[in-house]
Amino acid sequence: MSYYPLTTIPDYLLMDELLTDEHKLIRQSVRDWVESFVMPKIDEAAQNHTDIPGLMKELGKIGALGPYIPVEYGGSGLDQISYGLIMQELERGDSAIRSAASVQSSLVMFPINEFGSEEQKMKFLPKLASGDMIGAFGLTEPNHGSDPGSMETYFKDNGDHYLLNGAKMWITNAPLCDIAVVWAKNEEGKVQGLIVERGFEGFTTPETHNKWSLRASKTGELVFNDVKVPKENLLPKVTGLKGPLSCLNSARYGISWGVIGAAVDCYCTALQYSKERKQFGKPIASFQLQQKKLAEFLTEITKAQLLCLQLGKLKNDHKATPAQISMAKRNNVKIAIDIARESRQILGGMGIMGEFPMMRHAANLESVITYEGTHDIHLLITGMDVTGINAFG
Ligand code: TGC
Ligand code: FAD
Repeated sequence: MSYYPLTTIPDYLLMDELLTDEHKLIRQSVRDWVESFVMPKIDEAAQNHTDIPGLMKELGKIGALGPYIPVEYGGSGLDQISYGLIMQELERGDSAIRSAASVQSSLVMFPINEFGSEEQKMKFLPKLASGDMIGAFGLTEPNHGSDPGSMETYFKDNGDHYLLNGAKMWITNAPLCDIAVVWAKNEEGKVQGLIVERGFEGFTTPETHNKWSLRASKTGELVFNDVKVPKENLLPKVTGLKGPLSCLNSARYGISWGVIGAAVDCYCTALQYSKERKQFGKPIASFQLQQKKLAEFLTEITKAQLLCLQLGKLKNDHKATPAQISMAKRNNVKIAIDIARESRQILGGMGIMGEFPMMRHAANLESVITYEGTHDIHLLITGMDVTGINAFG
């Protein structure tokens, strides 16, 4: 259970006034689910480096998989702010929970919905929305992380099917996945997406062990050794790196909201603890140094909330640019990891214990600051946007 009532959420600038009743209802229902389903299990799962059994089906039941996917394909047809609020509440529980939902929604359902055929949408989206099917997204390779355009995984036309070869690394839910949306080069060297199904001969998903971060999430590889992929599993509507990068826009947006949840969990825990813990005969909350920390946490959380809410409005109007999303992802992950680290100090020795969430959030955020584009890469995206000069290569 959480150390403080989850009903407590900082809303310093009364941003709830900008939300609809539907937004608040969705947020509350996900928050209640996190309190009852995630909080009692998450520390044990993270300590034991194991996932939470049945998680995806539970996420499906609460509508957290593909919230903005149209209802006819099993989604909830919600707006982008609802999606963000769901991510925020899930990551308040743990980044692994948000990761599971955001990979399934933004990196698997999104490309099938945007770039898939009608048959692919009907076949895969409803099962992904219910959590009966688990998806993974394969872009990163052992030799190409920040620079996915140099990927080596390729496929060739082999008559009535494609032949896929290569390997993807660091893939969330690889060991559990029923399907993977895999980005590979065609014979012209152009990137295209393929839906690879578990059971295809030559397709294996070895698990990556011994992570110190995202321990309640399974990570692994996708290995393709002459895998025969039926031609109907090629995503027909996109060619080029903009395919996978469009998916990342959606996932990065979700992360921008999600990490506010992790920061809020740390802030609320530290605030409550600082009022209860006494040293030198007084609550530690009465010392100016601790107040400085708490005041700065709240300031940064409030700025991050404003950033996300406006970005959500722009996304609803199809006006959000990839560079704006990069700015939000970069800023919000950084403030969240700083808050996790600093708030741990407010708890002194107790801050290292599993009863409190700071170490778990801080360790998780070490992955979040790296995946979906590293902190440095997002800075360079902003740098390119403001100068017009590409500093990548
Ligand atoms: P560049 O030449 O700039 O662009 C190639 C084509 O893509 C277009 N484009 C975009 N389209 C949509 N959205 C975006 N964000 C886009 N960025 C670029 C661009 O217009 C161009 O289109 P066209 O039509 O002219 O061909 O590409 P580049 O090779 O120089 O790379 C640019 C760079 C570095 C920004 C990009 O590759 C990048 O973002 N690198 C970071 C890689 C990354 O984020 N990987 C994430 C892997 S998935 C993951 O981490 C999941 S974690 C999941 C979890 O557990 O939550
Ligand atoms: P590298 O690209 O090798 O970067 C190493 C360092 O060099 C970084 O600090 C980077 O910022 C810096 N750097 C690189 N290029 C430049 C440059 N031009 N200028 C300045 N600095 C630079 N990927 C998927 O496809 N699907 C997933 O589901 C997925 N899940 C993940 C889950 C976890 C837990 C983790 C840790 C990663 C996951 N990833 C996934 C991979 C993730 O997206 C990559 O780790 C990330 O993009 C960085 O790639 P890299 O690890 O190869 O680092």
